[in-house]
Amino acid sequence: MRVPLLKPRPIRLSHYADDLAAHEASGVFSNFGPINTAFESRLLSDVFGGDGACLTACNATIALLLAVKEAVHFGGRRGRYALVPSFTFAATAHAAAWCGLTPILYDIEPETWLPSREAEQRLMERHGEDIAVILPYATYGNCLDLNWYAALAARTGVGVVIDAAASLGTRDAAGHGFGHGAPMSVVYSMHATKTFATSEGAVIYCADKQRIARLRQMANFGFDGARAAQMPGLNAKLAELPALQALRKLDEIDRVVERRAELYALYRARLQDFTFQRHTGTRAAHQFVPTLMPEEAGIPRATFVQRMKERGVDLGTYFSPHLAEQPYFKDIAVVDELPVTAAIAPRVVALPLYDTMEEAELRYVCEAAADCLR
Ligand code: T4K
Repeated sequence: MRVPLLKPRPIRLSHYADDLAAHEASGVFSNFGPINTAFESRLLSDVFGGDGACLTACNATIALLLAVKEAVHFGGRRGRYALVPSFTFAATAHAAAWCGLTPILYDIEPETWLPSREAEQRLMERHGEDIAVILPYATYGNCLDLNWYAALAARTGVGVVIDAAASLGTRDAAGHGFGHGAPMSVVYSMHATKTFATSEGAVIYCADKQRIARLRQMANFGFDGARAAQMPGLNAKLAELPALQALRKLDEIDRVVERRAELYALYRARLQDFTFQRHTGTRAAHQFVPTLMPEEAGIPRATFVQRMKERGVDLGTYFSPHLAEQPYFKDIAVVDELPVTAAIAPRVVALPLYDTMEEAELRYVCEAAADCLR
């Protein structure tokens, strides 16, 4: 049997011939056209209870960059540092670096794998005004406590941008779409490999409509109505075609997330020797199944991954190497103490997950895992 890590399943545009024909006939292909507008407004009501506003973007890396720039520029912070967890994807720290900030890489919590609050507090006390922005990652779609960050921002004036790349479809402890009510920018990816799969795309949500209006202007070169740049800008717009994929994805996203949650629960029940993340919300939009190999596994992770591959099962190792281990970030970043990251990262393996996964495939993965550890 062959089990890939992921099988991206954006909606098939070929099944939406009428929508495609209408799109082509409209003559509008980008620059916040009617499909983008329809998607933003439906996403706002379906996921965020109609509070605040949403903005689409071409991908989450650019959206993060835009949101960091907005937070720093309009927050009036002069600091040179950005707090970024080391246990995340490169995009989080790249966004800070493109804004001219030096990432300070910090640790995560041992069970939720969310960014460490103790480290955030300690680093804020140590560096104060020198920290321009904090970029916590909602690890693998787990829920961050947004009130903590809102209070930190209110108390210190620091900018906060939430990297929620994997969280579209996640529900928080109160059952709301993760991010609902956030006073800061929350950035979600709609990359093909995410649960909310399109091709390339992203969304920024904020409860503050004015912030989204500013970001929209920044995403369109910072232009006002007379095409005069009024603020830092770039082109971060989502084209109409991927917006159509996003609009139609909304029709099925709940079913997709629920099915993935069922599969995740089956893995958890079958792989008792592996360690799973403690979830803080009521539903996570699982992109894959991150687990920690048993501590007493007795074989290096690379051997395990190779043995699984020989049995036809592809595994991932997100996020290992973690950022402080990657040459570019080693060069440009400041590294804080990372005891939890250092303990977790070498054991992490991402198990296969996709919408159409059969339970027989999942059983095969679990049996292969047990054999390969022997
Ligand atoms: N912040 C965080 C925390 C993130 O995790 C990410 C992205 C971002 C920010 C930035 O979001 P975007 O700018 O991408 O919107 C993949 C995704 O490309 C990336 O979006 C994602 N995180 C990351 C966790 O995973 P790679 O380098 O691992 O992709 P790749 O090409 O190895 O693909 C992964 C698997 O999916 C492979 O087994 C192949 C398969 N695949 C992939 C694509 C694109 C397919 O079967 N078909 C496909 O079309 O980054």
